[in-house]
Amino acid sequence: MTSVKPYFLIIAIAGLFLSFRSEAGVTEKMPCLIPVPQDLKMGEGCFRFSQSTNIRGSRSYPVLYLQEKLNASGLATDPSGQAEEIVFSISPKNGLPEEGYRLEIGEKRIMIESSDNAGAFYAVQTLLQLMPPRIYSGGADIEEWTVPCLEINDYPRFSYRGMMLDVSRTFYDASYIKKHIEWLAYHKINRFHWHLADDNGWRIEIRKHPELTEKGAWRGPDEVIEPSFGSGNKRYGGYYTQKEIREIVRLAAERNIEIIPEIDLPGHSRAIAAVFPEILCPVEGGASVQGETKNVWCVSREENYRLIEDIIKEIASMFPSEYIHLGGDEVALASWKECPSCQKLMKECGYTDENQLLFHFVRRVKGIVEKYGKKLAGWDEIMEDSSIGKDATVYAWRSVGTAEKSVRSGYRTVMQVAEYCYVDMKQSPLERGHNWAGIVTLEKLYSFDPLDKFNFTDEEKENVAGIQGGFWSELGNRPYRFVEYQNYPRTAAIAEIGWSSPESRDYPDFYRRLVTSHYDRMYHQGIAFRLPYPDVKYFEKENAVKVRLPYPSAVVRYTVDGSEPDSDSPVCMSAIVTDSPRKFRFATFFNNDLKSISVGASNIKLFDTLAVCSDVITNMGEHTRFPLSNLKDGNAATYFRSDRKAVPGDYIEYRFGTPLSCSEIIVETGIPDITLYGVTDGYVEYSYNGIDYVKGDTFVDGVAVIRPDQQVKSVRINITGKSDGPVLAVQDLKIVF
Ligand code: TNX
Repeated sequence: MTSVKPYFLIIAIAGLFLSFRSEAGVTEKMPCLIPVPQDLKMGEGCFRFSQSTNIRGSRSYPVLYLQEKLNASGLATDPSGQAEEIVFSISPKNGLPEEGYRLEIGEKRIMIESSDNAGAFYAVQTLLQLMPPRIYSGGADIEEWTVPCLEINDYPRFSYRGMMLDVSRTFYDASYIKKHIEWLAYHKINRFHWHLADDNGWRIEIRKHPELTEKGAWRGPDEVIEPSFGSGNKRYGGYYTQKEIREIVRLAAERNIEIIPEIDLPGHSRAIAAVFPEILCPVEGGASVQGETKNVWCVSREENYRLIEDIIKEIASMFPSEYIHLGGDEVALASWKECPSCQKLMKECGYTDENQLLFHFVRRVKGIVEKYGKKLAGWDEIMEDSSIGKDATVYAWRSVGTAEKSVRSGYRTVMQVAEYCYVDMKQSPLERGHNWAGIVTLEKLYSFDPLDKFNFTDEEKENVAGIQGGFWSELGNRPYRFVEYQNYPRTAAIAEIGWSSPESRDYPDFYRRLVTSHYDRMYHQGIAFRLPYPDVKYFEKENAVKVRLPYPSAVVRYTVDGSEPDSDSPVCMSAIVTDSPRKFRFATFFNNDLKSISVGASNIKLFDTLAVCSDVITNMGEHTRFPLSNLKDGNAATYFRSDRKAVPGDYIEYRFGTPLSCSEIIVETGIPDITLYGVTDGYVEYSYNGIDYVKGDTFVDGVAVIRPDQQVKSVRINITGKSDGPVLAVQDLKIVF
């Protein structure tokens, strides 16, 4: 029985929120700008664009950029036009702060003043945010093109406002990077940290060593790099040519974005070592924290520094940035412990532990970087030895503590503290993402302040260059456009932390601006951003499922049969009376195009992970910390990890002491919640009698389902293709009764 009742909660919340755009598109209330400007005064009336709006100013990039954006939306600009004008004044004589601007909008004239191009560019970005969001996607209805009269005086709090993108684990091609940069510019982000080489792919053309990209940019069954991170049993990869890089650098510069290239050394180097195995120590050491082996450069091999110099030389010529980032993180020191010549070097230099070899290496590469006129940047492991020199930039990532230490030790520090700034972390417990640094909700990220919590002295504050968000792309293969899902809207929060004054920061207000206007902007910018899912609960007394909207104007659609809601599913307008709530799924939709993850009622259990197995067997060895017995403990958080890659013929079998009656068995593989290292190719089968087997689903994204029509005695996972992670991870069976 399912019927519909009005649901008061939705209406009550909706009343609390305001919208600033009226029917005619004329802005009447405070505009919802992100990042919020330092100072804004509203005026009366509005400026109306026409087909002959005159733009006056030098042919500098901010002026051309505005012209291009207006033209792309069908708004003609006429240099001889008389009707109304936009006037640029870009000159150091204006005496405005770096990257700062004054934007004055009158009914007949928009005045933009700045001391540098960057400032004028940001005035243009603010102006675009004041226009209808369709300015970003073209398709103008000229009647609507108005902006409110106002005056803004604005400048950034930090000079470094960055986002990092890992293109090694997942590859994003040159045309995608251009879009990525455009999106950053819309948010007044001015640094793009490009993580170009890691264990799972080398992504930058080095002319002297073409093998690096001919071989090192590809993984697959017949490539030098094995498949990983969902690339499956096929060839996967790609790289940027030097021509593409130069084009991207130029495009970025015209958006006030400096690109900091990173080649991660001496760890995280599996890709280059797969091409040039001679760079490794002769004896294989242990695995890195991420389970990668053969990924550490030998410190004592002199030829290695010549190869590094070849690479740095070309990188220095491609990127105008003062900095080259050379990693330095998560080095598996064990390889140097086993290497006779590294041990000899240690003795000669009087080092007592292998960490000193890391600093030895960093000093050497720093020298090379300097030879080519650049400065060294690295992850915060490099700060632990004063011999590195205080002219190195430290990217603090491990903790608030390492960030504080770096600043107090006198390093120029970029704050990319994982527990706040890693946008590869989950955004909620239900969503895909890493969780080793915790769950990074939008609100948690927004609460981070690079200065406030530390009590730095004025001198120490000078060392804080700014803030950066980082996207590591191990999980980039799915779902659809996950990179944008993880980056947005969290990039908007990074932008506001980096730009706005701490006094003006207020999460409820940020969220209001986000859902009222910025969602629309991001939508027209072409970003597949993350939408929050509704809060759904089942009320047993009333026999009703109730939905709380994540924001007042949210559209929530639902299904009643357990399937994924889509844009044709009905919109949830009220409480739903039902006595079978288990199969209901709800999702938030934006313009019927983007949607949140789908959820059921959070207070009813959809399945159980009971200790139903009397025995679990496999032909694979088990990892000591993730034994096979984890699969029969009934605890969904513990799981089994094999001691090697899974190969065809491998199996895992769950046996039930008492035959199991249920409607569904969900066989999920991969690390719980993170879903890394699951079955790549395989299927499930099950038995009613322990002798005969019935073939079930093949695995899709590591999951297979069984719908038995009798009692089940055993379930078996059969592997048909190599798994694409270094190990296989398998979870408890999820049983739906
Ligand atoms: C740690 S952050 C790493 C990366 C991983 C990331 C995943 C850093 C310097 N190293 O190699 O991709 O965690 O969150």
